[in-house]
Amino acid sequence: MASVTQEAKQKAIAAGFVTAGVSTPDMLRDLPYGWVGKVTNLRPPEEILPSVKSVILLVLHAWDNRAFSFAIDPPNWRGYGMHSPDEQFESYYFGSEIMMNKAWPVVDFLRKKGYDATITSRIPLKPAAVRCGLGCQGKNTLLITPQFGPRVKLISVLTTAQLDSDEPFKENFCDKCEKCVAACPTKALEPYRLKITRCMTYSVESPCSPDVPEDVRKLERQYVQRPTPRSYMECTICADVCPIGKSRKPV
Ligand code: B12
Repeated sequence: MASVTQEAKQKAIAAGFVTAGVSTPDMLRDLPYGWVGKVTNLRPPEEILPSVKSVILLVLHAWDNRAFSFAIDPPNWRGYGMHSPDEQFESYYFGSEIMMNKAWPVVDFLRKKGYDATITSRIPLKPAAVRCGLGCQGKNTLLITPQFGPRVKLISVLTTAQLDSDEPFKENFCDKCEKCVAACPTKALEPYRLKITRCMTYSVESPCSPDVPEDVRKLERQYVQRPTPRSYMECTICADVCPIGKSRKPV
């Protein structure tokens, strides 16, 4: 008979995720919680679901990386941080909307088994995914999976079910490669570190923020595609150039 862990993972795969891993709040104790610049405030799992016992990380292959990075901002968006309490807004991110929908069958399965479960993207998903054995963090700081490299999106399900944990990922795929560092037009990367205010994604999400250097604003206008006046494709250059998993087709 399949265990609850196996069944939860099967539900994730059936919903369209390419892989799933499990860890515990204890294993995630030393993650970088708190504010990431002015972008978002990442919380420990216990603050989101107080009696959480397991953290499930779900990986979606973004087979059209640009399209999965499609975003729509509301009218009058000033963009000083996605989750600032003083902002009245609704922003939509195509990749996140898809993942929210796909994660529901996993939540539904766990709730029907009598456990509490909730979807969240408010924990630090990249290092959590490493602890769940799903890949390593590369020089572009992104999660690099063995199958699809960094061309993946992440979301987590927290649950009160005691699931079987996976072993943390040990390998490092980057070695001497620095293609991502070299490819970034704004020089936002140094190996394993991002200068947030030089990232074109930060720039485009924060149109009125004074901390974005003028040269970055200019490059953002040049590089970021805008299908309509209020929508854009977030930059994916540092993921696109990564050789890991580049030739893999969708499963
Ligand atoms: C805030 C944020 C941003 C900010 C800041 C990015 C950043 N790197 O922090 C901005 C708006 C700039 C941004 C941009 C992008 N983002 Co973003 N972002 C997030 C968010 C909400 C939190 C990231 C975070 O934890 N930052 C905090 C910093 C401290 O963490 P860190 O990058 O892991 O830093 C560690 C490393 O630097 C490491 N380190 C430092 N020195 C060294 C040295 C060595 C040797 C080693 C090994 C490690 C190491 O230690 C640090 C602390 O652990 C996550 C979603 C989530 N809830 O996790 C998505 C997320 C990380 N973003 C994502 C994506 C795809 C992007 C973009 C490609 C844009 C896009 N098209 O969507 C760019 C990529 C920019 C980049 N190279 O990082 C995906 C990543 C998927 C993946 N494969 O990993 C996520 C997970 C969203 C999702 N739901 O899928 N993002």
